[in-house]
Amino acid sequence: NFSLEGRTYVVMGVANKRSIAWGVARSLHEAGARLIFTYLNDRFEKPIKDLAATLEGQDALFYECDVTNDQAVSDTFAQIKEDVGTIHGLAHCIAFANKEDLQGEFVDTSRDGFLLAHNISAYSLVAVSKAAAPLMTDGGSIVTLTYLGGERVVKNYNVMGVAKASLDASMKYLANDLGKHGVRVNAISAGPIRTLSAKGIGDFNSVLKKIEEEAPLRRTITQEEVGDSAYYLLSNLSRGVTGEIIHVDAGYNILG
Ligand code: 0WD
Repeated sequence: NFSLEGRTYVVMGVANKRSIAWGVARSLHEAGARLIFTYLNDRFEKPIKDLAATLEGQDALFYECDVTNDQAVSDTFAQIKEDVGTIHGLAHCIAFANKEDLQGEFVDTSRDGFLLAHNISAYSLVAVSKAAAPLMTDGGSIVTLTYLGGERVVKNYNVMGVAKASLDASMKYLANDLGKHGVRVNAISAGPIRTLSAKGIGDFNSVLKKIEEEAPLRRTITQEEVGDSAYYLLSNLSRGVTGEIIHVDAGYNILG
């Protein structure tokens, strides 16, 4: 029985209905999970609450949490502990880089732009895992979202590719540290999807077109497909898997 009935999951990074985090939330909801949403600031509060209200029978909880703020991260998980006690998993679907660093050449990246991208897109997984793991008293699973641009050079992805490489390595070190507490940590490398964040990446349309022409499945992938793989990683179906990167990308990564 792979139902998530009676289990509680934190989903971080729903900005709107196109967000990958929203695909994850819907898959978890369909499997019967109780959801906790965190959002960057009050600009996102109403949109997330309106979206969550569309999930039938879902008794979701909501917390503001800017992951660049250590106090906000520890306060958020202290409050979650007080409100629900145990959690069973967490989906980290957060990244950011300045638009000017997602075009042209990587060599032009500023120190501030480099640090900002790494702070929000990679260190945040470390901070959040440290705060969330103690709430996973029945064991747990943490999933983050990465991209092929961290494994090889992808045009325009630049500083975000370097931040994803750091995220991938952080995921593996976290998997090693938290495994002894029964907490697994994995990543999904998603193919390109049109979202708010993707809008910042230079010439994103031609990236999508290339996938449609060349990926083994000859199509791009959807938020729902990422959501269902996240469900696998967040459920007991994947209980023997940790420190892994699963590519949900229509097979594009196997091409030379
Ligand atoms: O093609 C794509 N869209 C892919 C995305 C392919 C492969 C991976 N990903 C990754 C992204 O890099 C990211 O890690 O998936 C994750 C989710 O991204 P998304 O769904 O594409 O983007 P979006 O809907 O914009 O959600 C990311 C959200 C932010 O939205 P905005 O648009 O405001 O940057 O991350 C949140 C915010 O809601 N966020 C933060 N949350 C807390 N604290 C912070 C912060 N400091 N900064 C951004």
